Amino acid sequence: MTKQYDVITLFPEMFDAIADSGITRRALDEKAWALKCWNPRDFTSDKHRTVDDRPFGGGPGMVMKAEPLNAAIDAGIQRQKNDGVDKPKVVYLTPQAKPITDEGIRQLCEESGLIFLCGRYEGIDERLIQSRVDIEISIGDYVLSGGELAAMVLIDAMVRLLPGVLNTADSATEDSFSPTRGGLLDHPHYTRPEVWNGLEVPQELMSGNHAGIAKWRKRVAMERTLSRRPDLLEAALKNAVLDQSDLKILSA
Ligand code: 9WO
Repeated sequence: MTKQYDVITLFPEMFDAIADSGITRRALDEKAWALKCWNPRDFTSDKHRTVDDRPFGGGPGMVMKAEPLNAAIDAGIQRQKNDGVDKPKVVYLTPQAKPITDEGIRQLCEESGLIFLCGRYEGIDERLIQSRVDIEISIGDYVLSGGELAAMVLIDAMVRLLPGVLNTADSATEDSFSPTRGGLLDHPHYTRPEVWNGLEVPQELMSGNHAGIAKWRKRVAMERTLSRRPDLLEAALKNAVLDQSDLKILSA
């Protein structure tokens, strides 16, 4: 059924990027998933709608206050309850977690509902994280200006895995060959015209010989994997995605 995603963010407009374009938009129209953003500013009660404050102990920058975030999370949980999700997990996007992999995306995808907590400034009051966050996730070892882009990366990666969102035949092939699942890097792609900028399409692809094309694609995928990600080629051998006879194609 429809996956329910709520996002706690000071910049809800950023999520138009996944709601209004591409595969994620189509999947939203088809009700594969639902999205609701909550702005912690709407859960303040002072005249200035304050969401941040100076850090105890001093130092530069600002820290997000716990209470507006707490109330916004409650609103998200209430909405999910109304839409049939009992206890959605709260996910905090932070560079201070172990970077997520394809396997982690697939696990996260099993949850019927999630609440993404996006921080800004220098971070969030630790007591809010301690009290309300179930899972901390990083998308890589670099610092962004906030958690929003990381939340969108996760949502995009999950939504394309939902049933009926991608062409199922394609995704099945990709699954066994995905570099993140012990497979190989993709082969290169070509389309018309046959000569562009003085560059020709490899003749093997123009032959119409399907077995020959498959063989060529496998060979160049292996060559690319060897030169760009030798670690993956080793994993592919270990996972029996490749065997010793495949390696002979490389030396030929
Ligand atoms: C800001 C900062 C400023 C000076 C010195 C250290 C600092 N650390 C941070 C910081 O980590 N800010 C974060 C901004 C607070 C939480 C939300 N932000 C965030 C999330 N940046 N990058 C991410 C993120 C999330 C998931 N995967 C990779 C990066």
